[in-house]
Amino acid sequence: MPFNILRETQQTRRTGRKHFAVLLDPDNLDEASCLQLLHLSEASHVDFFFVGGSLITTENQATIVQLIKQHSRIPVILFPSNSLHIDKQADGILLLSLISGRNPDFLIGQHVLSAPILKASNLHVYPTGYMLVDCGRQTTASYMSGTTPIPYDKPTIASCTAMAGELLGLKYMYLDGGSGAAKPVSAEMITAVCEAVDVPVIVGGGINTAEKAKAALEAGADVLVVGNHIEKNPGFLAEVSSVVNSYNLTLDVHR
Ligand code: 1GP
Repeated sequence: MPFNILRETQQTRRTGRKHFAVLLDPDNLDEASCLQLLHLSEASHVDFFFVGGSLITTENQATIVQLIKQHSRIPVILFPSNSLHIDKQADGILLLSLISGRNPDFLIGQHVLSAPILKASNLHVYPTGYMLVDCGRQTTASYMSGTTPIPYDKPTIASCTAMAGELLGLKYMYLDGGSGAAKPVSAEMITAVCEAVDVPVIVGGGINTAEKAKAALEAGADVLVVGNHIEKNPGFLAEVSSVVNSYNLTLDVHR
């Protein structure tokens, strides 16, 4: 039975314990660079791999998932841009509903195409409210989905969107500034969303310093996602891991 991240993070939402996910974009990795990141992830503490990207132009994804399964025990969660990127070798999939946008294809259309494949698979399915936030420049995700992201300085729009997603039954919220965002989602917006909903809140996009990682955790993020900066500078993986571990250790001390 694959590891169930849903149960795990729902419990930790109550205790305040944080998780760290490394995003692996199949287009940006070859076998050697993937193995290096797997090695570093095993040596540090990484809770999950998210595998995917907003525009996949290669056929590397299956190889990357296979490599992870061969060389690591860290769970692999697909982070797909559309229904074509389902891979039954993974442990689970974020079934993303792009609730910051108004494009029916990413609110229900892709889900209809994916449903029979997912029902016939052993993948854990994690229904996730995906919210793109305008973090300074247009991202591949907003362009490819044909949606307008939530304005950077409008935390209330984000919190109302998250509330609506939770009321509709979504089990996670994902606040994303987009890969390589010029700046991360603001602490104000993260806090507003975390206060608005009881489900775990995943935060990613543009986290490229230990300070930004810490700020997102302190604002309330339950799961931190880092991709781009780890690809450029693999040593950053251990830095983020240590920020998350130190945060969790502080919780233990105060318990
Ligand atoms: C993007 O949230 C992820 O969808 C991660 O962003 O690549 O900027 O770390 P980065």
